[in-house]
Amino acid sequence: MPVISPSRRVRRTPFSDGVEAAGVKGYTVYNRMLLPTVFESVEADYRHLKDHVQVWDVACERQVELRGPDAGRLVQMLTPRDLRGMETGRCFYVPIVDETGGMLNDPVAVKLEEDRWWISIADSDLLLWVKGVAYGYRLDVLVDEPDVSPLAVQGPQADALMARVFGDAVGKVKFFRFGRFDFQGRSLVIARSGYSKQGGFEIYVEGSDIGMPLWNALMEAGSDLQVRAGCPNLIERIEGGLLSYGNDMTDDNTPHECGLGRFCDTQAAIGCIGRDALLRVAKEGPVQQVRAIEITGDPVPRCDRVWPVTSKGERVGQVTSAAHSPDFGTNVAIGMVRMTHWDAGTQVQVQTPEGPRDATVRDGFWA
Ligand code: THG
Repeated sequence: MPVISPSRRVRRTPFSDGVEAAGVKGYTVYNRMLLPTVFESVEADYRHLKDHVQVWDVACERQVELRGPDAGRLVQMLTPRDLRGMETGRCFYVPIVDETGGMLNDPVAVKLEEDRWWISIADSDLLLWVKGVAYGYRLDVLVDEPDVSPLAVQGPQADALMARVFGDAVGKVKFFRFGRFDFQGRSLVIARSGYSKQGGFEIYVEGSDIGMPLWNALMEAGSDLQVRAGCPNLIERIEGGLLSYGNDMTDDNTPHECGLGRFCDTQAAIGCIGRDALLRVAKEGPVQQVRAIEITGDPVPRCDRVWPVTSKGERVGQVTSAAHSPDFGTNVAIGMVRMTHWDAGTQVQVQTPEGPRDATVRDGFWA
């Protein structure tokens, strides 16, 4: 692969100096910002994530901040998930859809106050949509991207490491809730969440100036825990069924096709843009859906384009993420499969760039 040429358009993060000192070997671009993809190797990073603790620069999970009397009304316009029972201090994984019910993003919504929210976005320009909706409906709300950069601490030793920097109370934070904890006189939002199934936290670092001080504090406090710089791991997130917007789904897909129907209460989500469209598709049910797919044979090559899924030579779906899993001793994949072939155990072929492979549709992910 050629290198990514750095420029001002590809934004650095408050942690980039630390990431580079740690020897990052690969970057991708996410929300026009650098996102590390590999340090030692994807396989070595995977092993270390599952056994120890890592600090991840996920500043590219940019925040869309909503502030003002109409903030609550505006978030509910963006998602078919019912937010009425959501209390301050909670985080919700929320599908965001357009007027056709197509997925625009799959962020984590953070309710800071009744009238102040962060939407922690995946890789699409959601800020523009949200600003457009707020302006078009003349809502009394400010919409912008604050200087907030998530830093994730993930892995089985995450609680131990976090307690050393923020105190034991951080261990009491429950899944998808947050508390405020002090670092160098600044109160930071810390949630128990993150883009892995290994457990851990996300620190919403408010103010770029404390980025490197916090990075260094975590690295120093965790040296005997073997803490390392890490990043969202391709193998681990496929095993866990964590979807990647732009890879596993696009605006051509409804939340139901993405398997995100469990995060939709479309009937109750009064005011949601795309509600009528979603009520129609929810009634009929999707005709294709995200599935875990096991691909037989040698480790698959990098999946950087759609791989057709076929049966008897006919296209019945596509694989959009795939990797070899050391722990499961097979190739793990995420794909979109038509209704005729989505039942668990269905045998299909996957057309990889290196030729066809036999594969099996599964009833669930690996972890
Ligand atoms: N954390 C934060 N922001 C993010 C991500 C994150 N923005 C970008 C991207 N990741 C958004 N996508 C996801 C996808 C999955 C999850 C979170 C964000 C996730 N899912 C869990 C699961 O599927 O098991 C839990 C969902 C639930 O039960 O509510 O965590 O990671 N801040």
